[in-house]
Amino acid sequence: MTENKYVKQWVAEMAELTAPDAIVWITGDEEQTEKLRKQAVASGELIKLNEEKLPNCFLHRTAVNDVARVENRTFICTTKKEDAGPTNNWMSPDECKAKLTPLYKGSMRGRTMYVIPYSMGVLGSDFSKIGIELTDSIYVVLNMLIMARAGKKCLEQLGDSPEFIKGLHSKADLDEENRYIVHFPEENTIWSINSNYGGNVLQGKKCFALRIASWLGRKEGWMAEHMLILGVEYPNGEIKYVSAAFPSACGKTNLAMLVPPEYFKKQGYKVWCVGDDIAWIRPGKDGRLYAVNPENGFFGVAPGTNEKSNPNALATTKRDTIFTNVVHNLDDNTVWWEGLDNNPPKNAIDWKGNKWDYTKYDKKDKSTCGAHPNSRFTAVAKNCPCVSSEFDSLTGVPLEAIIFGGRRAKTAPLVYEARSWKHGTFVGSIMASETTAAAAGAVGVVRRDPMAMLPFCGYNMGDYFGHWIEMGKKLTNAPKIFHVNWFRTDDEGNFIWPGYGENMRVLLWILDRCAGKAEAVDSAIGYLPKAEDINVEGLEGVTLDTIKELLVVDKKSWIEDLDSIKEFYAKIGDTIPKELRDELATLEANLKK
Ligand code: OXD
Ligand code: MN
Repeated sequence: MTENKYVKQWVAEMAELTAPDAIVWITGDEEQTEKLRKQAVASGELIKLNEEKLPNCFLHRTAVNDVARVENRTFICTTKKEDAGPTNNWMSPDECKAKLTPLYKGSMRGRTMYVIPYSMGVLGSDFSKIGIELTDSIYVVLNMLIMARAGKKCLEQLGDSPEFIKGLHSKADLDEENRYIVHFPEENTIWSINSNYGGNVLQGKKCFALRIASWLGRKEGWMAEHMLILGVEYPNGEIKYVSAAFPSACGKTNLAMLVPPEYFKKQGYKVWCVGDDIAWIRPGKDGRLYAVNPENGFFGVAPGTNEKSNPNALATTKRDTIFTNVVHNLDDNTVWWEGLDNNPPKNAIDWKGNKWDYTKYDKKDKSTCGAHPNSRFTAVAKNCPCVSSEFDSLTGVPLEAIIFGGRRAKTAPLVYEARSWKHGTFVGSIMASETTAAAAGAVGVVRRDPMAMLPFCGYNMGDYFGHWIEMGKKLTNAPKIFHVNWFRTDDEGNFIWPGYGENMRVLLWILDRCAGKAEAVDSAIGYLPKAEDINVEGLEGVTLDTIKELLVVDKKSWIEDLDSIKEFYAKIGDTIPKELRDELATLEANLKK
């Protein structure tokens, strides 16, 4: 399929190592894809679902020990340890290859090696970067064909260039003890072995589009961020774009596909989704930042997705979707998950492949769930009812604002604005979320997750902050940076802000600030809205006083937070840029004034 000597030589070397019985090049043609689907159904890797209710949809179950990303087995392999930094696991490239090569030896024997050429970013755009993933998993092939622009056309774009990301994946024996997800950023290489779970093995996503791309972005002067991108359309047809980063369990996918409240819909407001997870961002000639979603699909968490929480995501999954680890409803050959509706199927198989007794289902006991809490849908972005018309843009969308968020019961107000790019970088660097009862471990523990990139930054976190500062220097018209918190609670622990579609009201204040249409008040932590500038028209139960309460800067909890920020900065060490240390000192002085 290609005459590229670098590709041919590398594929031959990897085939020699892994010894597959056959090699199949993925063309991206529907005919080949359909043949692979049929083959996966025949082998039992996929179950074909009800063609009338869920056309071209399939169900897959992973091994029970292989259901999530494995951060403790994820490594950044740079020559110098300090380039990976203290927040990444590190192995030297030589040590890592010596350890993993024997695991790959003959690992594809009796199997087919699929060669998947793919592009992250729209082919033909400045953003597009080519990867090739070699895998012995047909499930990976079919997912990659949804999640990335894949096939022959990517090799055509590559031509005879050696510039592609070399990815090697083998399920091997799915042995947990020898499961590794490793990155060699100096060699544009990703290896993953002994897993077949999406986040570990759909290499275009976290491995390439975040870890390797963040490294490339620093080298080449752009940014790879763990951010959604959305556009707010005004009644006059104008569309303004923002990107936003949140740690997990903060409703990122819901925000990306936000449904405006009736009050705004009636006036003609709309929200368009450009991306739900990753943004590649470059400075334009006009000194602004432009963003694209490098992916082509959504790899979303199923549980909790329903008609109310995210009707757009739900609609996206109604065709051409691969479901992983959800409940199989045998009565009509469809799927179900906790939080979809209140009608669990009576005749069903759980994510482990066992008969599921819905009468034993207890919300508080995860072991009784029919769907795995991290069960997923792999869905085509273009099937989303609110997909942006700029989804295939070659130039990206101009960002008015960058939004950071977290789940904080008391500390962070509903929204505040950073005073500058430098201050905004600081705000991103101290991002944090409190653990909820849904996660294992203690409730209310603060976890720092700067820019939501802690598990995804392919190099030293302090250098990453430095790169943010450097990028800001190049921008004559930088987006404004904001922080939001939808999760403030009252003394009884109830959420004060209704969230979901109502978050639109906060987005509109943010965009008004960017357009110079709203005022703000300075505070110890940054600029706050005037309470009356958050529009609560048509919103029941929320008054001006509620907004005032949501905007209080609780100095006591901020002062307590300072210690945890300092501890986190100390962990990262000397690479933290001076600009951020200065911002921390300013924050402390402001709070103690
Ligand atoms: C994801 C994640 O799956 O961030 O997107 O973990
Ligand atoms: Mn993510």
